[in-house]
Amino acid sequence: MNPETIVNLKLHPIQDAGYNISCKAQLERSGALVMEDFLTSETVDFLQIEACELRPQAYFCHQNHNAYLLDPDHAFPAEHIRNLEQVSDKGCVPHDRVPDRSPLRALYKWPDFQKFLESVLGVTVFPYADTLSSININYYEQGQQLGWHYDNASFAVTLMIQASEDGGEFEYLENVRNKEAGDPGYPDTEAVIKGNLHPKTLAMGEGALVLFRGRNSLHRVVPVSSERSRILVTLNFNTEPNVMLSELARLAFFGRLK
Ligand SMILES: O=C(O)CCC(=O)C(=O)O
Ligand SMILES: [Fe+2]
Repeated sequence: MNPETIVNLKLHPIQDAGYNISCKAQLERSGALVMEDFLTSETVDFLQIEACELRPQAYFCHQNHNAYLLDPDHAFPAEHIRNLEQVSDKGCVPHDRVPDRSPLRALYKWPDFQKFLESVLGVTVFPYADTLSSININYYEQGQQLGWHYDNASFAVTLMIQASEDGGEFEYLENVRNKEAGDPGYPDTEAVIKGNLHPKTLAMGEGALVLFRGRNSLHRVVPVSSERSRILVTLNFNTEPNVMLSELARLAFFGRLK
């Protein structure tokens, strides 16, 4: 499939250096860049059907984790925000089950798309070296959610394929911690999670490409309350070649190693 028919290039001329500069500025300003209608409506229709066909192959996981995605620190009580358990449950179809002819694969490996990401993110991007991690189709069904957390990675690249009708919002607050400076931001992390500090909602419609810096931004996906599930694709890249996702993470998210 020709990648130039997958992306709405009139609206998002990603091959244009000037456009990339403005995207980079937006990402640097707010830690998030939402490119609405990045995918053409034909691509969205196709990917919704593809994702529904693949749904029986999804691996559903349920995890308790803290916001820091670290093992508990026993220097703090279990109810301390460092250790306080959050719940995540969703399904995932990993890379090896994405059909060869899928527009997701064509987009993922399109050199102009990778060049766009590199210029906006300011890093070189490489696919994962394992067979599961590069393209992931995530399903959040009724009652499912992603609990509050900070990402380990410095950036995330996602495509909204199907929005839920109720619930499923992406909530976030930027600069709550400063990992690089060694500041875990416990007071504000607690305030957001306990509802005393209001997060923002990042609106993303079907077909949107979202670039998000989640290392110091606390974020979550609110439980989906509609029958229509939220389907979101993560396009996962490394800043170094030949990196595999850890075995522990692969078992947790995909239920297998290869
Ligand atoms: O589903 C989303 O929109 C975000 C997912 C996310 O935060 C993550 O995978 O770390
Ligand atoms: Fe995240």
